[in-house]
Amino acid sequence: MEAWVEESARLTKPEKIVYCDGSEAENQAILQEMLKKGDSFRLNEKTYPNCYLHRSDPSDVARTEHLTFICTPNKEEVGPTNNWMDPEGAKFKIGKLLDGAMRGRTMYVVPYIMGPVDSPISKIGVEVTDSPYVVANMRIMCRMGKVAQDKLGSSKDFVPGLHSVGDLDPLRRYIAHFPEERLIWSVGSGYGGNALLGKKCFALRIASYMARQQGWMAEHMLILGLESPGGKVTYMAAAFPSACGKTNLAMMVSALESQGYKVWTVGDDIAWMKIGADGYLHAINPESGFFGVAPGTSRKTNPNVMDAVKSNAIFTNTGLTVENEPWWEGIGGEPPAGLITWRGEKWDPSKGVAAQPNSRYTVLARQSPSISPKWEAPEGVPISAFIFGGRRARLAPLVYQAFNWQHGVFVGATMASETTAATTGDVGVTRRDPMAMLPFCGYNMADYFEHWLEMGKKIPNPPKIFHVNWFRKGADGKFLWPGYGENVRVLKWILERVEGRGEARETPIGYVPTRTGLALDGLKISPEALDELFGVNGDDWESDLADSREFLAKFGEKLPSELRKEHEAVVGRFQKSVPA
Ligand code: GTP
Ligand code: SPV
Ligand code: MN
Repeated sequence: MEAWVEESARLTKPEKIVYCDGSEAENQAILQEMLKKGDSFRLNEKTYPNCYLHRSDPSDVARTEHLTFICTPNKEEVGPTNNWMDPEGAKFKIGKLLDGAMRGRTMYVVPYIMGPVDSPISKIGVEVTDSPYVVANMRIMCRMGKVAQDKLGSSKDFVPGLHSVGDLDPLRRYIAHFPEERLIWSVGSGYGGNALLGKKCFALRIASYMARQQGWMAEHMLILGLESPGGKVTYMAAAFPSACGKTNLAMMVSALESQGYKVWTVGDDIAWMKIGADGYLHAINPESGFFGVAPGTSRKTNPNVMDAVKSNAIFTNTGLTVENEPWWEGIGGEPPAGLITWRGEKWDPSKGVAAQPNSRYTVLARQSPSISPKWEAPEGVPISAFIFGGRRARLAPLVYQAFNWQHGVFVGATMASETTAATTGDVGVTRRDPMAMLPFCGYNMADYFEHWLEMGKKIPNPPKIFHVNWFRKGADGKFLWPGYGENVRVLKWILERVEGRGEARETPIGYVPTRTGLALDGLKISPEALDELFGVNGDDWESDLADSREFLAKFGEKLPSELRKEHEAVVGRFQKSVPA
């Protein structure tokens, strides 16, 4: 580790180097450094003890996919969905930006563990960074400092990540991955997935590359346990694209709690999974905190988050009230008098939103009342169901089940979602986002699909595969489904299907619950809304299937033939179901 730190220091030329031990004293010193920069503020000591608000540069508020690269000798290795640079060219170009980038600054060395300290599935990374904000966030998001240093010892088995905020100019911003060397270089951004290198860069892009080589899975999935009456807990993992509801599903307060259905949180964003001795796929959450979307979070939609973020939390780009409390759209109530926007201006209606739409909170996972007693189990939790989903105002029904693993892989590979504020660019544009991994797969997605198909053959008890859509809209443009805590009704049906129960009808896209199959007791929802939520419209699907055929064709000869066959099969089923 020291050798690599020295090499990084020779390139970036910091004024001093600080090895982080993860202690509370060190944390307080780092927070002071953060405050000194003038872009961070201490929040109300009474109502939000030890909480901070950080304002990022207005040009640096989301992941920048167009500036994210996978660097391999051969362009074909990254496939048609990734940005590519050759490793030598990338090192030359980005090396110039990193040369002297830390002059006059402190370089913090952050050793960290992704995963529970004693888990055989866990892995170690070392991030060097010139941002105290990054260090403060890493301390929440992963197990860092001495604990990681001790685990690593003198071993060279770690993923190095070099990060500098540079000058924050988007024209000089690169997030580069070198999967063969397991190396990450990031310059020019201080935001979330661009800068907290353990998260998307390591735990997804580099890890997905390693997982394929080594026969396991690294996925953009939440992990939850659904407790059913009698106390049995069934674990599920769900892949939804960024800002499409993973945190909220994993941390929900169940609307059916009085009936004995309760949700326990294991993870909210990433799952690392290996086949266990019992023949199930076992998942760990490599992270130790949540970096969650603030807007839309309220006492009503997600009381667990609201409780969790009351102390030791960092808020990024939210609004600020005169009471020195964080504020965002959807927190409940009208904008309070004297509200300050995420840019630090006095809010008035002409300013639009007070909180940046991708504003976030960073908080320790163990502060959530919903945290699962098994969340740090070294062997992980056995997964019985995979759930894919996204934002689709039309088309996709509330829930359906794939016929089998291979069909489920097809469902995941062709899933689509409307883009969100989590990534820089247009919002609300429908795009294909296979397994919610489009921006996170560290290699050619055709090979990734092949890996999924292969895993299906290797797992003795593979998870059953489902697709959900909380975001279908009616003609009035409003969501048809209440979502949040009510989503447990769908989880209950999924559990029943896993156990070989649960009423369903067969449709060309898979099994859809019958009207009596889904527990709707106590829910106010019109029969018309239900018709739409459960509808499988042949015309809509025909145009969607044309689009997914085109998407799959992008992979050319490399596309596994199974997926082409699944596509033909669903087209065939629609033709049969609609008499000419
Ligand atoms: P990343 O952290 O970007 O990976 O996002 P995520 O998938 O964890 O999304 P999150 O749960 O933070 O939700 C993103 C947005 O969707 C928030 O504004 C939520 O309020 C909203 N949302 C989540 N679940 C639901 C739901 O069931 N219905 C509706 N209508 N909105 C939801
Ligand atoms: C996402 O965008 O999927 C996130 C937030 O979870 S970030 O860490 O910025 O990638
Ligand atoms: Mn995410």
